[in-house]
Amino acid sequence: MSGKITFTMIKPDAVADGHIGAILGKIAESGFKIKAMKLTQLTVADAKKFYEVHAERPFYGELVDFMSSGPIVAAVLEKDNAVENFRTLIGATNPADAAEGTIRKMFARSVGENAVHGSDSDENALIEASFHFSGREIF
Ligand code: FUP
Repeated sequence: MSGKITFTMIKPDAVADGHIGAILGKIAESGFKIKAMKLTQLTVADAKKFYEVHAERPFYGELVDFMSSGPIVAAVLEKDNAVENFRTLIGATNPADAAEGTIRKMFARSVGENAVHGSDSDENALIEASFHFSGREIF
């Protein structure tokens, strides 16, 4: 049985483009319950650590610069099979490949500035949630 928790960030492009409300609306309409949420900004060190798994990839430097470039919304979401259901809702990494009606298709600028993050496994969802929130901030 897959887990009930995933972690998301509304990324700096979507925050700057004024899409917080519309994205949270789609998340709520899709049946996710918000367990934790805040407007915050990653430091360069935070972004490096969060995306450590991509450290050897050619886009790592740009990714770190972009993710620390402005405010984000970080949130913990709950739904049955949360990781997979949320990745379906956000669509492919590259918005050009994302299905119609997905968050990335509707709101992302590009593959690098792709509006939202969604955890890729139950294990990473818990790691990412605790990267951003203490136990008393998750309801
Ligand atoms: P996803 O799980 O869909 O967020 O995608 P990945 O974990 O593969 O990538 C994480 C982030 O790296 C993406 F959200 C944006 C960035 N990225 C690029 O900038 N270029 C690429 O070719 C792939 C990913």
